[in-house]
Amino acid sequence: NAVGGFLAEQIKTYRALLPVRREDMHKGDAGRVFVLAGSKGMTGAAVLCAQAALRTGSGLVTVGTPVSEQPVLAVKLTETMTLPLPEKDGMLDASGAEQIWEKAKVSDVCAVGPGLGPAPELWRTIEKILQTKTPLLLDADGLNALSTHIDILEQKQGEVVLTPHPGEMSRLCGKSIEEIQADREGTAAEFAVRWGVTLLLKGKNTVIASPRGEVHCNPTGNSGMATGGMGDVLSGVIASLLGQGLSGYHAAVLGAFLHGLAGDLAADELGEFGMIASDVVSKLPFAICKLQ
Ligand code: NPW
Ligand code: AMP
Ligand code: MG
Repeated sequence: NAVGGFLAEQIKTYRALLPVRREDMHKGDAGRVFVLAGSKGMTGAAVLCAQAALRTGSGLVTVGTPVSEQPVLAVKLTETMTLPLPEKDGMLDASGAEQIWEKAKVSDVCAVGPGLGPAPELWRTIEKILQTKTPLLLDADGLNALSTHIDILEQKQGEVVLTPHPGEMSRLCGKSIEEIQADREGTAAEFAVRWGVTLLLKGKNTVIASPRGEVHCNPTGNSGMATGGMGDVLSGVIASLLGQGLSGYHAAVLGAFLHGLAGDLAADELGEFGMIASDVVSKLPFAICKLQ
């Protein structure tokens, strides 16, 4: 497994990417993360994303979520703050876009998508966030909303990181899942360069492509990670690193590595059948320790 000998060779590259924690830093220096996530029936995605961000070192995490789901998150998430937002049919309503924009402006990073569902006119909210300088990570339903209004990417003012699985990538670029899987690196790089974003294509050997066309293939992870919520954890890890000042590409490269390594540590202890996404969250601190 990846915790063994072959990692020793590569560990230096990833270690060099870890954010520096100054001795005299305070929580505001460790990154204010704003997560827009959750809907009726999918509060777990918001929980996993927020907890993963905290376990990766973020100083302050706030989850914006539909007002009726906010009490659920407040009970589940002790260290995280929650922001109740206008909703329609158990999902975010576009009337909250202004409030979200205000919060995005004073955050170090926004992560939009886990468990949001097909929220009406979500793309309008994403467009407003893109107009701020705050780095933006889009995953899951954030990506689905983007795929119907891809041109809004032209308005971006800050770093953008997209983290699709092959199904989401198919919606984004119009290729079939088979075509994407036949050329994962080429598909990711073509999209990243075309739109000036960091594109992380999930799956075994996750591919990360930078806006300049650099491509990296992640060595960690295992089949135990083929279970619900794993992607929501990855969003939280990468958002955390973005909020701690890493570039989009470095946040995605290091984030995928740590996420996969935490998955390998969980598999070592629990096996690939029984491990679940929250086990990977709880292994993140140990994965980071392996790099220090
Ligand atoms: P198939 O048909 O299974 O073979 P969707 P989702 C394909 C939230 N969650 N390689 C797949 O293929 C998420 O955050 C909430 C190839 C199918 O066509 C989202 O908001 C949880 N194909 C929402 O659920 C825990 C692949 O993509 C399509 C592939 C929907 O997200 C669970 C399915 O993708 C979940 O995270 C691969 N590696 N991976 C919670 N506890 O709250 C996927 N596909 O329709 O985007 O659905 O990924 O489940
Ligand atoms: P999602 O489909 O959004 O829940 O994301 C699943 C996460 O688990 C991604 O980070 C995948 O790369 C990872 N993952 C799923 N299956 C595997 C696998 N067989 N090997 C390595 N990583 C995997
Ligand atoms: Mg997902």
